[in-house]
Amino acid sequence: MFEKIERVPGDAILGLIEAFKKDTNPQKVDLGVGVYRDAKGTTPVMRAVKEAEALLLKNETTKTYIGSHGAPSYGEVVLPMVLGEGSPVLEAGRASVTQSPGGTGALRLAADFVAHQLPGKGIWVSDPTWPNHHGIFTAAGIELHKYPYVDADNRLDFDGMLSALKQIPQGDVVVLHACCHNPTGFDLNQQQWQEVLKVLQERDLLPLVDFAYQGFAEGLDEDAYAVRLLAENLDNVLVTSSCSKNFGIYNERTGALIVVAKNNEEMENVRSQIAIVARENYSNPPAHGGSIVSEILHSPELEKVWREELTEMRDRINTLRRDFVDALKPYGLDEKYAHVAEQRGMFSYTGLTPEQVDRLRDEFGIYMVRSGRANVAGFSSENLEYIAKAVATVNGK
Ligand code: PLP
Ligand code: TYF
Repeated sequence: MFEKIERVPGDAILGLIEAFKKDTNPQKVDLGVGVYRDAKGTTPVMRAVKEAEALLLKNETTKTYIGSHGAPSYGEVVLPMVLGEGSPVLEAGRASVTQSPGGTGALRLAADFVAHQLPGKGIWVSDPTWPNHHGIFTAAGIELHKYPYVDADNRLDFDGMLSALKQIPQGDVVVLHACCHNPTGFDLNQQQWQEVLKVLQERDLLPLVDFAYQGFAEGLDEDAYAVRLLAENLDNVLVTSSCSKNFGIYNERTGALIVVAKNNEEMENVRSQIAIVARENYSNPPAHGGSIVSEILHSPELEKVWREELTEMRDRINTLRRDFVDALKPYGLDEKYAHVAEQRGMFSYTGLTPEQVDRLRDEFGIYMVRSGRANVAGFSSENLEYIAKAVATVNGK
């Protein structure tokens, strides 16, 4: 039966984890998979999460199903976190929230919803984007297209992006990274988002805003600028939110699909369809991660601790970006890599070529995605000089 089944390569990003483990170089550096690391290179459980889990363990009375939309106590804290406290969208009752297995699960819910309820609509992703976007939307049976995002000099190509958006057929879906663009780290500024909004309005496009890194660029509210702008000014918006990074609960699979509709009536109609999609995929989402988030955001003390920890992560990343550029100064490469300090989030499209990335791995034990994407959180005060020297070497310096 299975004789004809071919073996295919695994996920290139996740594959770096295995390759890194096998490397015996004592100075090896992991700049691969997008997981936050502290100064020691570890990804510890956040203190607020530990405390919330202790409370959950003590107080949990049942493990019964939580329903296709997930726990209401989770939804009621995620909505204001994403759309803003007192958001007019919430006041109007036109936002629906569905707990999902990670941001990935939310993307698949959105994809299946589009495929079933908006048949014939194409979906547009940035070039480049997170590779899983291609897989998820194609698996749902949606036709995938790309719009430009970076130019040949490895800078944000906003003009190219905007003119491509203006050509998209009316009613198609446009995937936008709210902040911390994966893989490039190039984000739009507020004025650019307003221009995108205008095009979405003019061409009646449906934005699907992927919001996987809220709190990792400038702050929880600052990073939500695009989501809130679009939600408050458009009739229809899809938002996929993830708590994997900002709560550090990667393996608990905690996210949400938020659907903004024209009014409460339409929202309830759409919501009923989302429940079907969730049921057909996995019935009910896993509960634990959502319970952690709910516990933290319902407790002013735990929320304060969590916000401080999140700020610490964000500040560390932004400091390391500047430190990296500084470390390249002695080699005369600080201008060439100045963009690394301007980018936001965990990732930097460094501009290193695949050949340079291979050399960094083979000669220095430094691992990153072949596209030249580095996880900046893998930098530390201990390894920055080593990395700078290696980058200078592959640049012929
Ligand atoms: N979207 C983007 C752009 C991501 O980088 C990630 C990260 O893994 C996700 C979505 C999904 O995150 P998760 O499913 O782990 O919550
Ligand atoms: O881009 C990253 O590194 C993260 C983590 O199949 C990730 O988004 C990578 C690949 C994958 C799932 C998660």
